[in-house]
This record gives sequence, structure tokens and C-alpha cells, in this order.
Amino acid sequence: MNMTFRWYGKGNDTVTLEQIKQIPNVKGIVWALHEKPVGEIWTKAEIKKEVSYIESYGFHAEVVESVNIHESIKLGNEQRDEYIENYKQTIRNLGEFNVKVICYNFMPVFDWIRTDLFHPLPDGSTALFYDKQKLDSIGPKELVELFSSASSMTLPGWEPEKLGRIQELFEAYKGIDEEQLWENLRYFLQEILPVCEECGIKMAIHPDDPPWSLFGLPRIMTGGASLKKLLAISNSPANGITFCTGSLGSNPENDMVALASKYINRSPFAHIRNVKIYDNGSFIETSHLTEDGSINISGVMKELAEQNYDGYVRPDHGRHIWDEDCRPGYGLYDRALGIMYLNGLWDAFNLKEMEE
Ligand code: DNO
Repeated sequence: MNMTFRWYGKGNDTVTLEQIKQIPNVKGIVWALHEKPVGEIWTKAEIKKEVSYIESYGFHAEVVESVNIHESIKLGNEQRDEYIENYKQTIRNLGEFNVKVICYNFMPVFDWIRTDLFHPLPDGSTALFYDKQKLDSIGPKELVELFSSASSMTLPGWEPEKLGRIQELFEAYKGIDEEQLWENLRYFLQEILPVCEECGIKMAIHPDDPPWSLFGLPRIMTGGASLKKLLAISNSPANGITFCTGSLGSNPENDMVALASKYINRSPFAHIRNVKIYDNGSFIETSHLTEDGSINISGVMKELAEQNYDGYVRPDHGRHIWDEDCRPGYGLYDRALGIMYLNGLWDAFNLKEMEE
């Protein structure tokens, strides 16, 4: 496995590359041009600046999370071809700087959804929390207000330019059901995958988080059947998955070990984290430790080890611990602890190999 760490860029993150350098086994930085409006071409000059900075610390910059998809592409409207052309150009430009994987998602309007970004855990730390009852009782506008006021930094997938257009976007999605969204995803992939192949880049779709429909919007990357259907769109090696245990795993019907055994070989990128699911359907993000949550993280890592997984891995959202003031879910300390847990599991499951 190729261990990585997500970082939001100089001046846009409380964590520094100097700090990340001290976490054992981190080889690369997962990055993006977070200030770039969705749909615009990422220029070579912009990419070069970011990649050079990351590489100057001895890290690779082979994974981008995310090049977000313009709503026109998800909606399949008249402007989609223009935005697909822009996307292709961004792929070509990233390919020139040795980027190997692009993580993206196909969630309408909203990206990841929680009701509380700093919910207390019994150990005194705080973490991202999804209160099912609360979410079921509020509307999209209240959710947007909640997110806009919850963090002083722009949250990934919650860009202000989009948040100002929520009403209009909900209108536009009225005619789009799941089948239509699949059709729009298929159209997009068939356009871009040949370009990815030329450039040596793999696309890795991120599952919906949480993996169910909200506010009547269709969500299609929700479990094993979706992963199967995605892969059936194209056999191209460029058509891949971001295997995110926390997103899919917040639905207890998704057995993450079974899914890893089936799909990790088509996942160039893996996000490994744990969540604790409550009986009422709410869930909270915990430490990465298997026994702290509802997901068998050690079982997933065993699968990765058994399949000699050579893709990119990153720890995912961490708790906020030791009074750290950081981006929600993206502090230094708990993600570093998460990495050491994943490193330990990996080494333990590979012991046999080392002894031989
Ligand atoms: C949030 C992230 C998501 C994720 C995108 C991938 O913390 O898990 O924003 O990066 O959905 O496209």
C-alpha cells in the first residue's frame, strides 16, 4: 500500500507538510486546487506550483481529491459537453505532472452530509456526527446554514458559490431520477476514460456519504450493487473506485470486508476509517480502531494485505483530540494515530512474508 495524507494547501490548512513528514510511512500528499471554481480548467502553471511545493518535501503528488464534477454534467444539461471538455483538459494537464489517480464523486448538489461537526464522544474528544432524526426533520436550507456557520474554513464539497444556488439546483434536479443520474454518469465516463488511458490516470469514484438518498435527491453510489453497476459501464482500468469504508460502512448492510474482498482490486485509492452506528440509524465517526466503531477495519486491512494491495491509502476523518483546533475531521493528531494503526495492521498481516 502507498500511504498518503490529505492536505488542503499552504495557508488553507492548520497542518503543515513539515508535520506530515514526521508521520511514519507517509509517501504522498492527496491534494487539490481547493480555491478553483468547479468546472474551470486547472492550468499547468497552477498544477506545477502545487505539485512542486509538495515534492519539495519529498512527497509524491500522485493523487488528487477531488476534481469535482460540475452540476451540468450530473444534470446532463446543454452545458455538459463544454464542462466535459474542460474536465478532459484538466486530466491532460494533471497527467503531465505525474498524477495517477483522480478521486471524484457524483452526488447531486451536496457532497458529504453531517448534522454536527464537533459532537462530543465519551472520551472527551469531538467528531463528525450524523443525527438521523435531526436530519429527517430539517430542510436543505437549514442544512446549508448549519454548514456555513460551522467552520471558519470552506469545507470540501461545500463551496460558497454552490451554497448560494441551492434552490435553483433543487429545481433543476426535479426531473432527474436514479436511472437518469446513472445515464449521465455513463455519458461522462465514456467521454473521459479514453483521455485518462492516454494520460495514465485512473478515475476513482467516491461513494455517496452517507450512502442513501436525502431531501429527495437521487444518490447512486450506495453499496455493492452500485459498485458492480459502475464497473459494468466500462472495463477500462481507468474506471475505478475510491474504496471508502466510512462512507459505505455507515449503512450496516454494507459488509466492508466482503466488499473489500470483491472490489479492492478495482480501487486505486482507499479511504480507511471507522464509524459507530447507533440503533436509531445515527452514526458518529470514531478513532480508526476496529473495536471503537461498527466497521471491521482490521478485517478490511487483512483483505488489502492478502491481495497485496498496491494502491493509495489514506486515513480518513479523525476525531478532534488533544485540544487541536483544525478543519473538521482533518486534524493532524487523530489521523496520525489512524495511520499508525493501519501501518501496524499492515505489518502484522504481512509478517509471514517478512519471515520467509
Ligand atoms: C469529506 C470528503 C469528501 C470527498 C469527496 C470525494 O471529507 O470525504 O468531500 O473528498 O466526496 O469526491
